[in-house]
Amino acid sequence: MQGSCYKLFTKAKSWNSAKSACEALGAKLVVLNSLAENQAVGEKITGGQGTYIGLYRSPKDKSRWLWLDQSRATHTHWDSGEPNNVGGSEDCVHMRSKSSGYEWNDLPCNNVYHVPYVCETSGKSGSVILYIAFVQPKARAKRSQHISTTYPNIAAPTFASSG
Ligand SMILES: [Ca+2]
Ligand SMILES: [Ca+2]
Repeated sequence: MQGSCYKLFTKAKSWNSAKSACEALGAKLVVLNSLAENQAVGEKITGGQGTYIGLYRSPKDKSRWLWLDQSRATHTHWDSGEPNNVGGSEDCVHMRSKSSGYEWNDLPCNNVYHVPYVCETSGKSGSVILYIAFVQPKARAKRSQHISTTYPNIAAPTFASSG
């Protein structure tokens, strides 16, 4: 998203813990304002387990979903059969991997899954700042690479990659 900064974290946490970890960095769990952003985050950041996203069930109206930046959920991208609210406790959301078309699934907020999460912050207006940490899943020693690039006047999300 224009003017946003993203970072991927791969430590296993609950959705609630991931939310807090992003907030501790002055960021939020990623808010997917458009399908273009959904696709870009999925393609360029998300690994095989998908990623937590900053969407949760409204405590006041269980049929509504809210983004962590208080914006309305104007589009949804649910996987088939989702949200199924198993056990009546699936109040938080994760994006599934490429094989599921980066579609969404509701899951419990407090359970710890091996799902990465992406934090997003707003950057300077008129620029896109990318800050992505890649962790090679098969490397014995965790190897991460940070990329920070500014692109002026780009409307759609753009990502740099180590390849
Ligand atoms: Ca966003
Ligand atoms: Ca579900």
